[in-house]
Amino acid sequence: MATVRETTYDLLRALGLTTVFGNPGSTEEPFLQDFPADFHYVHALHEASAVAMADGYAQATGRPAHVNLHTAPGTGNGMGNLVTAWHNRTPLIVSAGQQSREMLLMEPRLANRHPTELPQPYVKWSHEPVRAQDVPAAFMRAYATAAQPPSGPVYLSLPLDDWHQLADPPPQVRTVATRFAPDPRRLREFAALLAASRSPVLVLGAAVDRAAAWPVAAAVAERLAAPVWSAPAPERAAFPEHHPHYRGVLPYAIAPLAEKLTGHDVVLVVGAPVFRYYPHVPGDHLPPGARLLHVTDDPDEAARAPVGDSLLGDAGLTLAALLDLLPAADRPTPPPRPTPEPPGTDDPPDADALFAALAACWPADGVLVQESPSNLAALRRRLPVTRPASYFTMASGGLGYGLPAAVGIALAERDTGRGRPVVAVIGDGSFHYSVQALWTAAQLRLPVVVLVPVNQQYAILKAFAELKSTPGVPGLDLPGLDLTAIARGYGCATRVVDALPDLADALTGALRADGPTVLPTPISTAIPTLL
Ligand SMILES: Cc1ncc(C[n+]2csc(CCOP(=O)(O)OP(=O)(O)O)c2C)c(N)n1
Repeated sequence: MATVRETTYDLLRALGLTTVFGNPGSTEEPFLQDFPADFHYVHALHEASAVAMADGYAQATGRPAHVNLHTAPGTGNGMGNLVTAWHNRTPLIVSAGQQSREMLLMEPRLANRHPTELPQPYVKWSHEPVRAQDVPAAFMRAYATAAQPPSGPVYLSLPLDDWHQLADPPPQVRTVATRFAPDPRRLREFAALLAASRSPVLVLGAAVDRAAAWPVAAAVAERLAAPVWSAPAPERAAFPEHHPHYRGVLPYAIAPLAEKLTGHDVVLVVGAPVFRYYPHVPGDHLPPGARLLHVTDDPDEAARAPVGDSLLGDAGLTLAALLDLLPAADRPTPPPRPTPEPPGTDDPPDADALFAALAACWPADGVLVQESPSNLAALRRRLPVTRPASYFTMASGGLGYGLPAAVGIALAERDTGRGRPVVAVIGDGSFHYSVQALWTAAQLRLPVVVLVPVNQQYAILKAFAELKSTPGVPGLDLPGLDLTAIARGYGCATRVVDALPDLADALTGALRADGPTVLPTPISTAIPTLL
């Protein structure tokens, strides 16, 4: 007779979940004992890194990923990036150890007191099996729940004495749908409104990229002769950013966003919230006379939109179905976007000049991971994303995602055999939230490049304080940090890029290395404006 542990490993194998990200503790050891040779345990030194690595891996492989955390404290440490996984729509199966059932009544050390409540509300489903024999089937349900739309993280709390129990017969290995098509009648209404529109505009979000739908998005934009904006603060790029219809990323405040849409009568939003606002700049959500049509696979996202009519459906399937119904528009194509001015030549450079230099030596198939808050606008302006599934950041606003996510993405690039180079641009503040991910990259010999614009401050918070008139906030400067020593301590190569002409050589060398390289690059301390 098989044990719960054996039956669970067989199921994980059948589901293709043979990579386990984690940080082990006593409550996980009975699960991890005699770790099978066909599984890969990716050791993170902190749970925040484990969760974000798994998130990056899941997004880059396009499949759910499994992360194993240490009971309540490990879950707590992973929570910030669980919040991010929720907003990123990443199908993550988070399992966590729990103390022995026999002792739970008296709450021993490391008992998870309210295990199903602890990760709420940032999981789709949270469960502690009622019997040890339910553990394998709970994994099956967790997998199905995480993968089905809207995809997202789930949580299993697993008592450590369950693993040696005798199992029931194994659960059936099931498959579930990961996308669904829109209601045909409502779809026709949307198509009719678009066809009758005088001046439609498209606003596209990360779900378009998750659905591998760039070509159909471009075909719809061309059919409608409509300009295309990226939804504010997107976690992935949704459209070829060198396409003549592309306009840029919408601002993330109410009034400035509506202002950019002025002149349009129909705004078609696909695969993004309406909208991911950040600083409060009050105003109308839409320009006068405009009507918003919202396509999303998440009923909750549709319900909380302040304006617009919604259609539930997968971004790619819905765009394809719309394309079939739309006649070619009889209007000129939108005028091309002005090319940005040449960057300045100050020393130290500003972010704009740094990213212009980065764009000049960017590897064609490079994957960009971004967590550099005040420099985001400059980065997105200077380095257009021209290939699908090659730009990743956090949807949540929580720091500590980008660095470990880049490590998970680089591992996925290796495991899938795609081998695309991964470059993370991480602010010198953001760098420290999950910095220990560097060690995992070094141990796995992943050639991730981490470019750190060093401004020795939390510049975006200074910009926010300026916007909101809150002077005198403490804790916004970052003196006395030695990034080179820190990176070396975790086993990385480093090179300080003191002069922009050195960047190309530093980047090319780092991409050829057999391990991670950190490139601290001093930049101007001038504070970019927030809007
Ligand atoms: C987990 C978490 N803690 C704190 C913050 C608040 N916060 C937002 S941006 C920021 C500073 C980021 O600094 P840095 O990476 O150097 O980027 P810069 O703003 O200087 O471009 C902080 C602390 C956050 N977003 N997430």
